[in-house]
Amino acid sequence: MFEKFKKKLVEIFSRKKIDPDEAAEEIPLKLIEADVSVETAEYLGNLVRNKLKDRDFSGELNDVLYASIKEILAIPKPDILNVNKKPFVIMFLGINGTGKTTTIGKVAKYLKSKGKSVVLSASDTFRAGAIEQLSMIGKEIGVEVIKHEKGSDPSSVAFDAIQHAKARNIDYVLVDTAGRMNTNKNLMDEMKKIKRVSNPDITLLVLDAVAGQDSINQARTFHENVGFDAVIVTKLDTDARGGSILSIYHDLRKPVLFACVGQGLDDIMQFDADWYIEKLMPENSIA
Ligand SMILES: Nc1nc2c(ncn2[C@@H]2O[C@H](COP(=O)(O)OP(=O)(O)OP(=O)(O)O)[C@@H](O)[C@H]2O)c(=O)[nH]1
Ligand SMILES: [Mg+2]
Repeated sequence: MFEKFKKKLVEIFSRKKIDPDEAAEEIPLKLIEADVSVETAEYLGNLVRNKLKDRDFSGELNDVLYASIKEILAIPKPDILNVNKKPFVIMFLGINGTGKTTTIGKVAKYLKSKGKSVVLSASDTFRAGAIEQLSMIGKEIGVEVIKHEKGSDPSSVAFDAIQHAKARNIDYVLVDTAGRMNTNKNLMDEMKKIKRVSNPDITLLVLDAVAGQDSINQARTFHENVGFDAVIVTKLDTDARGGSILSIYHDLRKPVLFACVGQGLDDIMQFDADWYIEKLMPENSIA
């Protein structure tokens, strides 16, 4: 049954011209398979249908699909490099294991490579080993880590890190936070408090591409409870096609700032729509 369905899709997508209604029906199914939410997938299906029906748009299906996805991905990204506040405070959020701490190392290394000074705030005082993990990353890239004891108040660590940056004229403070399940109320309360105390200039949600559709629920929970400005998606070096990214753009209207593609501290890139579409729909050879 599934094979038959797949065969049909391959057939449809390899055809040059396509019936708009057929496209609007088949495209969502294909996208949901790549972890796009039902809502976004159906929206995109309709967008493609309307473009195909529009006589001015006489492209092939691939071009139409590409243009439609690009339209969804058109939300501008915040610029964290050309900022006019010092220190510029960046808070990182995310459930456990999405890659927050590693990503902070990557962002810190990236900022350093641009000539910026950085200090890290070890505000995950919850998980055993978290402070040591961040300290090791700090040591590796040569940036200072402000830390208190395990179990201490994460907001006061962030407060100290900001004071430290102010006193030493440091450009950026990156605040690591603890991860727990997104249904955990204590986590949300803790994040709200850190946000209130540190008053970040930007809050970034770290999502893991492997989590698939669940990352949309995670994003929604953080959006409703804490708030964030943009997303970093990790583990895009895996088989995960990252369809949830499209839903983050469409359902939550939030842009993706960086894509992380490995465990190393250099495995980070600016999120690029063309690169992403290729990953999302590889067999369509969209170019
Ligand atoms: N393949 C791959 N692995 C990654 C990537 N980013 C992070 N990881 C791995 O994911 C695991 C968890 O990373 P952490 O940075 O500790 O995640 P965290 O969100 O800080 O986790 P908690 O502090 O427990 O909430 C580690 O094994 C990382 O090496 C990525 O882009 N690709
Ligand atoms: Mg961590």
